[in-house]
Amino acid sequence: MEMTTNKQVLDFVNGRAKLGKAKEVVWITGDKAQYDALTAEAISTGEMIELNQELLPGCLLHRTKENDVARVEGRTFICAREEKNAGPTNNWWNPTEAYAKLESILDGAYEGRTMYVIPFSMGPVGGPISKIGIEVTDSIYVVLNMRIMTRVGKDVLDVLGDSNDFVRGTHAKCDVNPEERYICQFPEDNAIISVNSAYGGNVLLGKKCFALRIASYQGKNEMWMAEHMLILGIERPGKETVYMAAAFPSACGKTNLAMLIPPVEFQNKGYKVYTVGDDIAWIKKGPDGRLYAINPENGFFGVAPGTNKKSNPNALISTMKNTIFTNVALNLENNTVWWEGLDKNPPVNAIDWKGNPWNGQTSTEKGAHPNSRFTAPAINCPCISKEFENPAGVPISAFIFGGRRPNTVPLVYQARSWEHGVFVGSIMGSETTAAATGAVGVVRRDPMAMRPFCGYHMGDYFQHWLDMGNSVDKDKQPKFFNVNWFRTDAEGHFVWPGFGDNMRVLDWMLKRIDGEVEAQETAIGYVPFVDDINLEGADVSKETVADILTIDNAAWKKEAEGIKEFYKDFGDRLPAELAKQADELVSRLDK
Ligand code: GTP
Ligand code: SPV
Ligand code: MN
Repeated sequence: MEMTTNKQVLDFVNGRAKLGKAKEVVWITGDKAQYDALTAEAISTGEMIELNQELLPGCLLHRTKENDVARVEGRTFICAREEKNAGPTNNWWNPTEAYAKLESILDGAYEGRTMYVIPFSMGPVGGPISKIGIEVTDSIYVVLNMRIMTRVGKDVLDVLGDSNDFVRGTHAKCDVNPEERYICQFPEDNAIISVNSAYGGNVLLGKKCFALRIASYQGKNEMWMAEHMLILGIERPGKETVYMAAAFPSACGKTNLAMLIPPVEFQNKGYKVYTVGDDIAWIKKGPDGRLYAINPENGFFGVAPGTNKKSNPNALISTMKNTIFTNVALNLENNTVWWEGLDKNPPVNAIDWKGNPWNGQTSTEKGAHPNSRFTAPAINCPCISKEFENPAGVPISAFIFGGRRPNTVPLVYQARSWEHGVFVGSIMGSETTAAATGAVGVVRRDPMAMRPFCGYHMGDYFQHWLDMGNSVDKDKQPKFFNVNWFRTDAEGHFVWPGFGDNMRVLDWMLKRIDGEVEAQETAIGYVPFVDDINLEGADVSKETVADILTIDNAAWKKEAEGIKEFYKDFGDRLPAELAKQADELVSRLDK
């Protein structure tokens, strides 16, 4: 049954059903009974495995194909009309050719299958920063995940009314053929087409495809920002809660920082961290002239491995009910799940992520894929912010950038200004992770953690950051910081304890925001005096921290060369301001 009279929606849906030759079209209403029936159907076909309903009520396990376990950057395209508008960091595909190829793949792709129509809202339904999408898909896995990750149902269509302002998302599993896998964004058409995958980031089209690739382009045109950022709030006695947004590349610690539990010394003083979002922020200037951020998502699509009672109890608790696990191990002893780093007691009698019998005590293979994930409702999170549903968002006091850098980049430093902050974000580098297919552990430039997600020319994106700064009065501009939790010693061990101890670094930022402490001015920016980092109760010495706060001039000179090399890719679309910032860095290093 159709749920709208919106002609544009109906044309899109009917067109897709016809092209795909769908056996049946089912509109997702948002009603629990419909989800329950779909869940039961997916369990009966084996697409989903029902887990122990006493220990993990409402939880399911899904395994994808071995060739379909992460985002595929090489097969992700920005189909802008002109190649030069996709820029040097994106794969470009001529939209005419892309549509022709994709339509040939979609032709009959739903034959004998049901096409589900998912109306969804990114952000609270009807909110001033929120946006609407319609995803059609032949996958129940997608429907069930979208229900957790976004706001789904008829009320979304009611808010849309007759408007054409919605993103058209088309997904078809086809035969999950990696050679014919395409994840295509058409920013000028508000359209996404994803074929031959059935994995998270490739198919939950509200997430990276819409909320970052399409939305970054919309934001550029409409003067707002879509960023790969967590949002957290820090509560302290006698002061207003301070909100910060942090961009780290995939699998570099956003979920963990967003759900941080402060060390007991801080807890005793009344510090508490609240999660607004763990992956994506939409940011717009508010009525008071400050920048406000919402989390457009409704759940967490988090990395499972490494999540445990100590590292991230809030994430672990979030996964204890109504959660979908993807590509983790199945513990046959009690029909629950297991992944590397959950505990030191892997199950003997288990099934690994590939679906093979697995003995965690003796096997040399991993039980869970390194990019295995949980899809958990945000409301499950014990530290979810009371502002999570606030459609107007939270005021941002600081932007934090960071990545995995075994050397060179200090534990933390502060940028001198908005312009310098944009420079600091633009030169971000990080070791690649299992979140995308390809080599792991190679340092690459990943500006603002947006390299795989910027829907247009990255030079223009830098300019947009500069423009956003100019649109805000100086005294209302957030401060910029850069962090690196991942410095290693000669044996390759992390030297900074990380996780909850990252509070110590956030605390320094609070003191800087409040103007309570001075800092050392260095060639790269302001670095803390080690005594201003509260190390009370920390399992790391002051000498070690002083060491990872030291700027290695020679290493930074090499870094500066790399930056200039990287900047060459942008040609005349590199903002002059950033070229100037790079020159100034070099001259400060030479002094
Ligand atoms: P995406 O969902 O891919 O965007 O990842 P994310 O940025 O949310 O990363 P997440 O918080 O899931 O962390 C990824 C990995 O980094 C996990 O294995 C964590 O255990 C590890 N990690 C997170 N924070 C820290 C930290 O402070 N120190 C160290 N050493 N590891 C960390
Ligand atoms: C990321 O890779 O940054 C993720 C997971 O958050 S995915 O949804 O697959 O993009
Ligand atoms: Mn992410």
